[in-house]
Amino acid sequence: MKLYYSPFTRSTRPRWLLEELGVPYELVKVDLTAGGNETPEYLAVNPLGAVPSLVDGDQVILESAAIVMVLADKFAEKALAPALNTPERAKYTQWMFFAMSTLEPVVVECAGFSLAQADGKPFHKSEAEVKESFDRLGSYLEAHFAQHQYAMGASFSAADIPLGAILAWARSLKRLEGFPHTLAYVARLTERPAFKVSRK
Ligand SMILES: N[C@@H](CCC(=O)N[C@@H](CS)C(=O)NCC(=O)O)C(=O)O
Repeated sequence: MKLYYSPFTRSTRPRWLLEELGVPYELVKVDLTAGGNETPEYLAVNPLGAVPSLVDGDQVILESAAIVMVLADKFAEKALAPALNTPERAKYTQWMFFAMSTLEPVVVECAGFSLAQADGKPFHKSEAEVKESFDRLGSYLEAHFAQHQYAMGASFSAADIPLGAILAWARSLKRLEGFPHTLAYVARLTERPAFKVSRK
């Protein structure tokens, strides 16, 4: 398996999972700052010119959370994904979609707001509006993490990877200050050796 990767991007998510699984893989660094994602060679792998991409045999898989899900199922014996057609699997799928399609766009907006502020540029929403959008999700997560250590309850699973990576981003944007249980969850995740390797 070959993972096309660039540090500080969404490609840290499948790398984190691969490190948790402890399976062999080849890391191919794509230098986004030098246009490494727009070369004809890379566009032949990923026509969207984005990272991550996973090449497994003759199959190419795109989308960070999809790669995480596919690999967690491929190495089912590592028990990072619940079995298909179980109530746990339904919740696991919900967390994956929540992270990618509900939480991530709001965190992207928070990042856009912070960037505009730093550059002294206008933004299409006020701080109060951005905070309201994030806090609605933050309160939902806080209620969960007041009761549970991980997305799936008592133990770590692949569902914690997209969710945890996005929340680590929110933490860096100072959006988790009022959510101590969620902050503790992010701290638990970012202390994991596999997370630390994924950031290198
Ligand atoms: N939804 C995709 C998004 C992939 C994506 O946008 N990757 C960014 C890095 S985080 C990228 O490669 N951008 C290309 C660029 O910066 O030119 C995923 O989760 O994999």
